[in-house]
Parts: sequence; C-alpha cells; structure tokens
Amino acid sequence: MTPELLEQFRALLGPAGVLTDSDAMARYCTDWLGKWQGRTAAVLRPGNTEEVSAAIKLCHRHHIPVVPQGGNTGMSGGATPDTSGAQVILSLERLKRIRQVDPINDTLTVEAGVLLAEVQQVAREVDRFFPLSLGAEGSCTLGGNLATNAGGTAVLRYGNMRALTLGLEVVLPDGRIWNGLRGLRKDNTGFDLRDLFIGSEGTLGVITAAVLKLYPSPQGRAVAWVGSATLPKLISLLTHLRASCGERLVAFEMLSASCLDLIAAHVDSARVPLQSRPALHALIELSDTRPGDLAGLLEDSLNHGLKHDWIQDAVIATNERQAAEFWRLREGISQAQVRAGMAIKHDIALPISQIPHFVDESDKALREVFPELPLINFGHLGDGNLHYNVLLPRDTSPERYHMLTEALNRLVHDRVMSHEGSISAEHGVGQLRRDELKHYKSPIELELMLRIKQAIDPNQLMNPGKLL
Ligand code: FAD
Ligand code: 2HG
Ligand code: ZN
Repeated sequence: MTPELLEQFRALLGPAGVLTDSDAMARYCTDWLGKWQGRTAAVLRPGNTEEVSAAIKLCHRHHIPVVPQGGNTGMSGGATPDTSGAQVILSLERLKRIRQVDPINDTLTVEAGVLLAEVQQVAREVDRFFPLSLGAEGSCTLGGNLATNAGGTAVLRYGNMRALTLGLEVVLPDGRIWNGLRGLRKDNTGFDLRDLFIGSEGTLGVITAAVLKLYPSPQGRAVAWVGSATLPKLISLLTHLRASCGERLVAFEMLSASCLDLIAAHVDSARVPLQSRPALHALIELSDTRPGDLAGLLEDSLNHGLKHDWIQDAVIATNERQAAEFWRLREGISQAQVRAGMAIKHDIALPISQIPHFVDESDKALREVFPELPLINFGHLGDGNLHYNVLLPRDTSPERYHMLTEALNRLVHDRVMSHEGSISAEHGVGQLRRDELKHYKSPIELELMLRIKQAIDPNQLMNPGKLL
C-alpha cells in the first residue's frame, strides 16, 4: 500500500484507526489456534459504521481486499489474511455501542465489536437473557458470532445465532450501508437478506450492528454429569430427557473418555466428576423461568436412565459452584487440545439417529488406518453436532500434518455425507474447509452461492480465499 493511501485511511479513521507497526499488527495476523499466519498492509480500526463505510469505499476504489475481524477466536482461519501482504484487516473491535435496549419488544440493538459476554451482561441488567453461550464468550464479538452463525451449548433450547437475530446493519462491499435493523418477528417482504449475511463469514459485507432477541431470565438451573457405555444408550437418555423435561432441557453435551484424560492432564486443577471410567460422558443442563424443583426433575429422569441401564453413573451438582466447575471442564477441551498438540478438527452435523452408525464406522476406519492417533470426540450431541477431532504430536512435520489432514478429512467427511450430514456445523468454512466445501457441496448449491457472491461483491474484495 502506498504511503499516500495510508494517509488517506488515517485522515478517515484518525491515528487510533490505522495500525501499521508490525508488533502492533502481530496479534491480528494469526488466529487463536496459532494455525494460520498471514500478513497485512494495515489493520484498520474504524470507530463507527460511517467510518467502516468510508474505509470500505476507499478499499473499493483502490481494489484492496478486506478481511473483517472480530475477536479473532474463529476456528476455521476465516479472520486471518493470506501471506501476500496485499489484504487489509478491518477490525470491528471499536464498534462497542449498545444502541438500544427494548425490554418490551424483548430486543437489544448492539454494534458488532461488543463481546458476547458483554451482550449477555446487558441483557441481565434489564432482567432478560441472551442465550448464545460458548467457551470463547469473553473474547469473541457479536459480529464474529453473526458472521459464523455461531452455535455453542444452548442451541438445543434456543437455536443458533440465526435464530437469535431479528435485524442487521451491513456495510456492503462498495461501502454503502444497508440498514436492516428491524426488530420484527414477522416480515415477509421478499428474500431474507438478513439470513444471507448471517453465516457469510465476511465474504459478502461487514456486519456493523444487529437487533437481537431477548428471552425471560432463567430462575435456576440443574446441572448433571453422567457416564454411559454406548452412544445408543446415551441417545436414549437424551430422547427421554426431551420428553420428560421439554423446554427445560437446555444443553446435552457429550465427551468421549479420551476428552477426560485430556482435561485431567491439561485443565488447571481439574477433578473429573465420576469415579467410574465410562466410555462416554455427558454434561446436562436444565433451566426454567419459574422457580421449581429442577434438581428433582433431573434426578427422576436420571434415575429412569439408570434403571434402563442407559447410564451407569451420575452426579447432580449440589450448588452453583459445582455446576460452574462441570462447565469449566467441558469448556476447557479446546485449550487442552492446544496444550496437548495439534488437532485435526472436524465440526460435523448429523441427524442424531445416524450418529451411532457414523461413529462406529469412523472409529473402526480410524483404528484400521491410523491406530496410533488419539481421537478426541466431543460436542453438542443434543444438536447432532460432533467435534470429531484427531490429536497429533506437536512436532508433527508440516508434510505429515498435511497428508494426515487430507486422509482424515476424506475418512470422516465421506462418512458424514453418506449419512446425510454437514461438514461444517458451527465453526464455518473459512480457509480450513474451503476445498472440502467444493468437494462435497452439490453443483447447484455451489453455483447459486457463487452467483450471489458475484452479485453482491463483483470485484471479489470481501475476504477472498475464504468460504467459496
Ligand atoms: P473472528 O474469529 O474474528 O471471525 C470469524 C469470521 O467472521 C471470519 O471469517 C471473519 O472474517 C468474520 N467476521 C468477524 N466479524 C465480522 C463482521 N463484523 N462482519 C463480517 N464478518 C465478520 N464456535 C461455535 O459456534 N460454538 C462453540 O461452542 C465455540 N466454542 C469455542 C470455544 C473456544 C475456546 C474458541 C476459541 C472458539 C470457539 N468457537 C465456537 C469458535 C468462535 O469463537 C466463534 O465462531 C465466534 O463466533 C467467532 O467470533 P469472533 O468475533 O472471534 O470472530
Ligand atoms: C466447543 O464445542 C467448540 O467447545 C470448540 O466448538 C471445538 O475445539 C474444538 O474443536
Ligand atoms: Zn462446539
């Protein structure tokens, strides 16, 4: 980028709005996993929507590719630029305003750089609840949650980011601002542009603000940790809990025994909840907006599971501290994988009925072909979403890592597709699964997606090399 152009960005965004010092830019150029390392000409940090618009107009005029970035916690390399140094990073971290809180409409209008944990806090302050919850909530931003259509641990009850959003404000690739900040639960005035931008991973425009749905505050929760011998048995428990607890069932998270070893070794002062060593563990949460005997309800349901031999062991948290500790262990798995080595990650969705077949087949194939590689299988079983990850030693050479990634992707994703699943459930495609998307998406779907991209971003300036 020429010095003259940098000066123009500085004139638009002010000195705090443009970073060019390599030390200051370093944290924006690599991702949370430390897997991708890019280069950038500058990090642009606009302070409001008008400045985003002005910066994008200048990029558009000079054909500068833009990589939007929020909290940089994404797991698919979507927020990391390529290594050319020609792309600019557009960080939304200074768009921090809470624009409106409307407890009567049960909506919250927030800018893209607000952290997810801050959104949850603002909702609590008006005695409401914003349900999106995930391990990175203290550092990921609303814009990133929207751009990846994030899921997390309460999708079973409340749905993913798309289900939690009513309206959007977006800066288009030519710099114009689309104001779709409507707080409506019904709006049938044509194609749903909002749902097009949600999950588009920065490839169609920059999300600058959103209208979010608020929910009544839960008045209490009951949390249990259970052990089971097989997936069909664990799924029988899930089915029973759905029937016996209805809407109160918020989370049903599964962890294979290998995850517990990882947690014991790498999560600080971890104490594994069960004495027995079951093949599978699950973390279950019920909550309700009316005070009531949730622990009693959970206990009855788990007793039913014990009686039918669906589970062999169960502990119900006796207080909030213990409940939080169960969740800390579950949420610690990502960090534990980073500490233990390099993971080849799969973020797959399957019909829940197909999960035991998929896992049986894939475990068997994995054992046959790569018996030495540890499998870290966990995830949001209640949503049919597994993180079917394989852990490699840290000193694995780049060539071997590449070879194993190709082989394991084929092994896992072929089976996912044969059970009518998806190769990207919640983390997005980014650069990690771009080739996989081309390999598995039907030609018609790919063609429609490419045409939409061409219509909205004809110069291919928004996050090139990602998703499509
Ligand atoms: P970034 O990483 O900065 O960006 C992600 C993508 O969105 C990139 O493609 C980027 O270009 C684009 N983007 C960012 N902001 C904007 C914007 N304003 N406009 C347009 N495009 C934009 N994800 C889940 O779904 N469920 C989980 O349970 C979960 N758990 C996690 C646990 C840990 C410990 C970590 C580190 C990550 C986890 N993630 C999870 C992944 C990640 O946190 C989420 O995807 C999160 O939504 C990303 O937000 P971010 O602000 O960090 O986005
Ligand atoms: C989770 O469910 C996240 O904890 C991260 O989606 C998954 O580390 C992973 O692979
Ligand atoms: Zn997840």
